[in-house]
Amino acid sequence: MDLGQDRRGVDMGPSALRYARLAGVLEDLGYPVADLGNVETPIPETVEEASGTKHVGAVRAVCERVALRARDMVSGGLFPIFLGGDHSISIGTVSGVAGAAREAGGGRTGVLWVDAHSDFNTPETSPSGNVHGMPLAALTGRGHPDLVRIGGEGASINPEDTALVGLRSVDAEERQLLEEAGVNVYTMKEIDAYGAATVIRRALEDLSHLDRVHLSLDLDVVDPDVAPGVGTPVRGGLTYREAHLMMELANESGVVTSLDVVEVNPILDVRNGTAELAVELVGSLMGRQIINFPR
Ligand code: EXY
Ligand code: MN
Ligand code: MN
Ligand code: MN
Repeated sequence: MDLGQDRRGVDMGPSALRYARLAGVLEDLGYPVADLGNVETPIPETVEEASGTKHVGAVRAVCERVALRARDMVSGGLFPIFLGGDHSISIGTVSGVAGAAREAGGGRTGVLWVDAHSDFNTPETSPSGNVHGMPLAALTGRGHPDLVRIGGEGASINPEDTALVGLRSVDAEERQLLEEAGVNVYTMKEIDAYGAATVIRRALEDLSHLDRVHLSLDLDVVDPDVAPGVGTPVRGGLTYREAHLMMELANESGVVTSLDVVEVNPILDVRNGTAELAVELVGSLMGRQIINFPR
């Protein structure tokens, strides 16, 4: 989906990730893989540009379809991996996963949001009207009425059950909402000061009491010099190794139960490396070791 932002190309993210052998990397790790195909999504040109929150009706419709897909995968005992598309899809992925988990056993789902941005705007605070800057707020019940509680009552997420890692671009009023909401926030300053290992371990610890943890990986968390093919690049991001280390430690923690890989925009990839990096990071999260040392 690229309805949640303005730059063309992020709708080609899933193709670029498939082309970068995502399924092959997972199968090489011993996982059986089922590619369930793309969720039907209109292109922006065919959608009425709603004033204010752009394409909000169409985004909601896509997220509802995504949430149904997510429910089926959780109910089927699968490890869902959702390929974006812009970050607005996470309104559907997280809602679907959390709603299914709640129904299955009443368990609570937490969210590890790895992103240069906090995506915590509401229509009132957003500088752009783009929904991809709103999903984490919507998932915690804040924002456009069409975007909150997509997956039913049980699908909303407690802000204290979310951890945001890699942040370096926040809007003024968005910052206020974040502070008031109680999201666990780890910016690039904490990563520079304490190191990526300490920060990701703290964030995983914040969520370790939950029944499920959904990792929402926005590739713009990585420095644009390493991953230029993203919709909203921001300088001063994670190095190649910091990104891998975070995935490797998330794998070691064993708490992650579902995943989004979003904002890959192959059109903007100068060296066509961002989709490949995204697939490598999924490999690190799913257990690919540099070498198999006994733990
Ligand atoms: N905060 C800005 C906005 O809301 O428009 C930029 C958001 C970019 C969101 C990208 C997906 O992470
Ligand atoms: Mn548009
Ligand atoms: Mn994002
Ligand atoms: Mn982002």
